[in-house]
Amino acid sequence: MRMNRLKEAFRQQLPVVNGWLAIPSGYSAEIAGHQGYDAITVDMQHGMIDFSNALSMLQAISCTPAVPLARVACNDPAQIMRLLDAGAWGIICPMISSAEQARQFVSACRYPPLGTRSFGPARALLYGGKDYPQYANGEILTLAMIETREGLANLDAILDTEGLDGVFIGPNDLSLTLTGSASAESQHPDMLAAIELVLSRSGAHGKVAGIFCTSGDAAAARLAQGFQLVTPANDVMQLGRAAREAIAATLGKSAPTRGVSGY
Ligand code: 3PY
Ligand code: MG
Repeated sequence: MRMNRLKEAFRQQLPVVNGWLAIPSGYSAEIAGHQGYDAITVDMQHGMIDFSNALSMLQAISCTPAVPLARVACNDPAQIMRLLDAGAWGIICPMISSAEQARQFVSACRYPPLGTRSFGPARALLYGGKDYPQYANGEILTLAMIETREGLANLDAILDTEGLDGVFIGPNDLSLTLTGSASAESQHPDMLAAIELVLSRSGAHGKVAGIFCTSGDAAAARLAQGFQLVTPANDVMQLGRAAREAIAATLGKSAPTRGVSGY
């Protein structure tokens, strides 16, 4: 089976830079995949992406050095199964708030006897090789998003979940629930404490800690803080920012920033 290079990077404690796609296009997924990301996540939660878009995007990413991942819309075993069959090498699951939800999520990503994933690997066999079914349980990455107050309260129990590789902070939702406003780079003391808590408890459990960021500079600061997996903004933010900068440079002005959490 094509091994999961992200798992190896985590074992070697190398940083993983993860692209994030919300635009439903195989072509833009292919462009992103050739820019040097270690992994690229197809975002089925807030991206404008349906399953047939996701399939083309996973195919496109497969033609690049990046490892293809998907964020599902919710903790839905059917969607997880279809994305794994389509060749996602890992799943990021939003809004995990309890150990039971984490257990169900991991179970949906694992074939029996470890889990409840149904057999039909389809495109995963083409991308991964014919021994995919034998090794998939060990290679597919599982990341539970911590972005609710309950998820934070149950953090240790979630991190105890057998087969869960790590957690990924959704800072917009987390700040919304903790402070009343969605701000991915919030400096509110409750957010700073929550992020430190997730980082330190993940380390104590020997699990990966990841976080969504709104820029390369913000992602660099998170790596320096100790996160292993960072996302330096999504394609929409990067496209908008590049356009604003190009227009400003053309007119000899400084680029305006848009206020809404990196957009
Ligand atoms: C969040 O910040 O809440 C996320 O889910 C990142 O996309
Ligand atoms: Mg979120």
